[in-house]
Amino acid sequence: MTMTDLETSMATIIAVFQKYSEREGDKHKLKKSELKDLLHDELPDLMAHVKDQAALDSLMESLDSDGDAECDFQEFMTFISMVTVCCHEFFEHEDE
Ligand SMILES: [Ca+2]
Ligand SMILES: [Ca+2]
Repeated sequence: MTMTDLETSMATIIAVFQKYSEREGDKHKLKKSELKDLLHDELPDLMAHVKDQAALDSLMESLDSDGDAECDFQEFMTFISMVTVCCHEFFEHEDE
């Protein structure tokens, strides 16, 4: 059975999350250092805007809706959809 583009994309997002979340501590959550590595390696353009520790701290704080100081998959997905919507808006305006 072949996966559709969308199915592949969803599987990729899960795989990327796990690749970083499994590194330390809780395997199903990203601690701040794991989140930082993920952003650095997987979203380098975005990371260019998160230059200092304070910016990373406030990003982590805004993602961490349940307040356990880690980013779980649901919180990560909120972030990914936010970034994806921003990208989409960018491309929408490109066409105008
Ligand atoms: Ca972890
Ligand atoms: Ca959390």
